[in-house]
Amino acid sequence: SPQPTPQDRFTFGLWTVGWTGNDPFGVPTREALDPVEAVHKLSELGAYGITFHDNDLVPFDATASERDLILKNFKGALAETGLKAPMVTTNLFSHPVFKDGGFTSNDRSIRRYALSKVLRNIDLAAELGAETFVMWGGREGSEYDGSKDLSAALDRMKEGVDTAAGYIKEKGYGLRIALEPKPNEPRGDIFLPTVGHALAFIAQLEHGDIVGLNPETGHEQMAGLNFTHGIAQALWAGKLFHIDLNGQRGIKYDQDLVFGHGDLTSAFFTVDLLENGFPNGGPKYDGPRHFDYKPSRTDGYDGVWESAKSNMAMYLLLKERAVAFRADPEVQEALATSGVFELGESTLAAGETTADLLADASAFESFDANKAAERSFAFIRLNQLAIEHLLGAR
Ligand code: 3MF
Ligand code: MG
Ligand code: MG
Ligand code: MG
Repeated sequence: SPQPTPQDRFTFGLWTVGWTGNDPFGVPTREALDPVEAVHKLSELGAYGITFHDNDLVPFDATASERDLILKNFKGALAETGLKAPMVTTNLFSHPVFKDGGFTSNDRSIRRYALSKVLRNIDLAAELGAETFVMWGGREGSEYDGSKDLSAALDRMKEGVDTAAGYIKEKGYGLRIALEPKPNEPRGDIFLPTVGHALAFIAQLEHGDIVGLNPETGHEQMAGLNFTHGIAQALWAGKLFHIDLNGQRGIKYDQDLVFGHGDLTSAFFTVDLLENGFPNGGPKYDGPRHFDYKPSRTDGYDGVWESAKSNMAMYLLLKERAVAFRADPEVQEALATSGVFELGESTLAAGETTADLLADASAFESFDANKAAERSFAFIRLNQLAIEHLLGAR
């Protein structure tokens, strides 16, 4: 399989290769991974960067001197390998204090603690030269609708995000915030459950200009939604700041499989969009290709590193096929036949008014709807070409 290099900009969460396999029904199946070893190993495998939650690196109850030593060693490993830390995020979900959320806990003192934890972590992110600060509000939600004033919860979420964004601006940090939607798990329902909800929320913010999205493949798919459509709308809105790639098979718990090991056809079109952009042009994603997955707890560290390689190999293989797909003259012809380029033309002519449209008999009075309905869009042939490219059969 193709060899990744830092130019491919593959990044991994420290919590992904570092996941020891504890789940709601079982204890860890692997020993803990030293963050310094994670840096060296990912660098050897050809990754560009590593990302982390504050507490992936510095334990929740570490003393100031323990924190300093851990950070010194971690920064030393980054310097030695050249691995970057382009994204940092805050753990507002593991400790029992966050059992009812951080920014939206019903307890005000906990909200103040959570916000303070985030601001301190923003300082660390800036110090490490990160560009993106992800916020996944895993505990922001409820099991029972009566347990929350849902309007007040959104006010508090807005207050939290705006305060963090305002702090970034005040400090002059080169950071942008990326919200990560998820429909449920660990809460019964999580606030801002999908890309669409998060985009609508950002539009209500005071500092929304530096707030965008970090959509995760599996999270949209857990809601039965199309991930490629989700990131497309985020891109279209200028809000795709970061991405969590992984694999999921259908509407069930968050599987966090290797990218492409879930819905492979969907992964093909995700890579096609990320690498080739929209068929008629428009905004393109240029951030890191970040993997947020879990190496199955059945496997030892051989499997951990194998799965890290697999994520990158899957992406590169899909990239090869997506590039070949678009370069194939038959595909270009099929796209044209299917009207994919025609959709790029504006519906009204330049300068045309609604009065002009209403006066255009060819658009309505003499328009033969039955005749137009006879057009075959030939989407099946187009999709067969895509699948044949995906299978390496062309
Ligand atoms: C949970 C997640 C999170 C987020 C992370 C963001 C623990 O389903 O996806 O991983 O990705 O908190 O930075
Ligand atoms: Mg996830
Ligand atoms: Mg997931
Ligand atoms: Mg994620």
